[in-house]
Amino acid sequence: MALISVPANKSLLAKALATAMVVAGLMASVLTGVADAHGSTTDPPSRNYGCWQRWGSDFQNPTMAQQDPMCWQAWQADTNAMWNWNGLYREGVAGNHQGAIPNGQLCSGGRTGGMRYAALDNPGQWKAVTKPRQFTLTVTDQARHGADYLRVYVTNQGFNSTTQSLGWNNLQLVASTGRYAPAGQYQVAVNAGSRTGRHIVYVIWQASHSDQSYYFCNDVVFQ
Ligand SMILES: [Cu+2]
Repeated sequence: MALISVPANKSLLAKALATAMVVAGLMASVLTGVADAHGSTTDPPSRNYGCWQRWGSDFQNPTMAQQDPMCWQAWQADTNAMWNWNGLYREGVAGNHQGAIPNGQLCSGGRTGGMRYAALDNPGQWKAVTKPRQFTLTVTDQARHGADYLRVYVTNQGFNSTTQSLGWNNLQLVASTGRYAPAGQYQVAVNAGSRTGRHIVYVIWQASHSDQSYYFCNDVVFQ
């Protein structure tokens, strides 16, 4: 907030403070509502996008603790992880994703932005969407950044995302794309081979407007 010059009397000071608070409030609502929105996987939904979709209008409802416990713990940890579902990125990684992101922190992009997204790394009963083993994955790009590439990984058969934290060695690269011109959505065909049951689909979206890399954990159950 800009510094306020100290007015000569108290009522002027109160007026200036009130104005400053209104302006700050407007700025905050603009930032959360529109942001310079970035993006996320939306099908299957990333962890925080899914929590925002299901509970964004009802995030204080205590029944979430039973119905959707991993979303509950995420909302309790930091609501901004959901309000900023489109902001899970790092800058200046220069393609060295494994160097930038330690094992156990893949779903928070290496705890990008401090602890904001850290709850997304916690193993547990994240809501998962059912998918056939061959499916089309969609990244939604609200900012029309474009993509240098998308990389899609799937957890190895036997990995248990409800009890194990995710590391690079738990993943197999199953799709790697070329460039996408700026658009609202990018799609990639994913083949999960012979996998069955619950898995994490892990996605890297390398945006094209600058060195900005996005990281998404998406929970699925393969039929
Ligand atoms: Cu962006």
